[in-house]
Amino acid sequence: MRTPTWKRKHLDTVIATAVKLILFSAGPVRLVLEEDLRNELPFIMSRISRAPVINPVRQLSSGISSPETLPAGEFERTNVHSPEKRFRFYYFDIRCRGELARFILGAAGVDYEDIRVNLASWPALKDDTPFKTLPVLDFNGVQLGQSMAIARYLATEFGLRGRTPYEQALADSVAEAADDVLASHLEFMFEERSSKKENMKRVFMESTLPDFLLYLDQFQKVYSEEYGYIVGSKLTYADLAVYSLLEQLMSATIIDMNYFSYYKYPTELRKRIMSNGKLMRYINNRPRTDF
Ligand SMILES: N[C@@H](CCC(=O)N[C@@H](CS)C(=O)NCC(=O)O)C(=O)O
Repeated sequence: MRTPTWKRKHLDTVIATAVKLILFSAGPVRLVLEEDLRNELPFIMSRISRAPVINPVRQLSSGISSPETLPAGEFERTNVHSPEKRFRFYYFDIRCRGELARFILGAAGVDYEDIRVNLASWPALKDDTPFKTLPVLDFNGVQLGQSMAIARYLATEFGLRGRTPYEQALADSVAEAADDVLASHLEFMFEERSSKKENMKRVFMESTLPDFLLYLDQFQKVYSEEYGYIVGSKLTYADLAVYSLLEQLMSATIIDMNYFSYYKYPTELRKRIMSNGKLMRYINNRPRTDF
């Protein structure tokens, strides 16, 4: 059977690129890739220009709270790191997958709009979001979806990502692990079948959570023992991911304050957070939510 023309063309391109990569692997590999990218650019740009944009008129007309409707003094306009960027953060009026980004913006003292979307207005907004889910970060009209991508971007932008590529990778690993634990928690929290829910909760309490915290204690001993953070000598978004998780577990009465004392790192982390003025300003003034 003959290979269709489009497949042959595709194969030719792949082979040609592989040959170029081998020939130039000692040096100008980047140039080769850039040249290929340049050829692709008009196509990529045409796709991007067709990407959905949240309609700003709809933002304020469909029941989404504007910053003006939040209590006064909620987001004090101090320490604007990127005056050229206007951040709008869209999530539901809960903590769950949105609180990490709010923590990062709070700890950085950034001026932003904390837009809390009503469940009633969500269906009208859903199709305009990048992945049809929240959270979404909008800056200067560019929209970014996926909570962990948003967290990493903001952490990089505001110096909470770690100092070296290795520190950053370590911080990423902890933040992703905290997100996995959060996902397990949300899974059983929203499970409706009671026997399944009980079983999931038991696994979570007996292994998922203690295993994670024990591992973090060992991790911290290696990477930040003398400083009380998870990696390096200063706060990273990984610390915020862990604290946001523990806080949500406390609100859901899965753990209480005593639980902290079983583990060294969470105890130290709590002290660090309590002494972080900017973050505490956000925590003390944010809208009260059950989870
Ligand atoms: N992997 C995504 C998951 C996003 C997600 O599932 N978001 C939920 C809220 S936590 C959502 O938008 N649910 C509404 C819907 O799917 O219509 C992330 O981390 O951002």
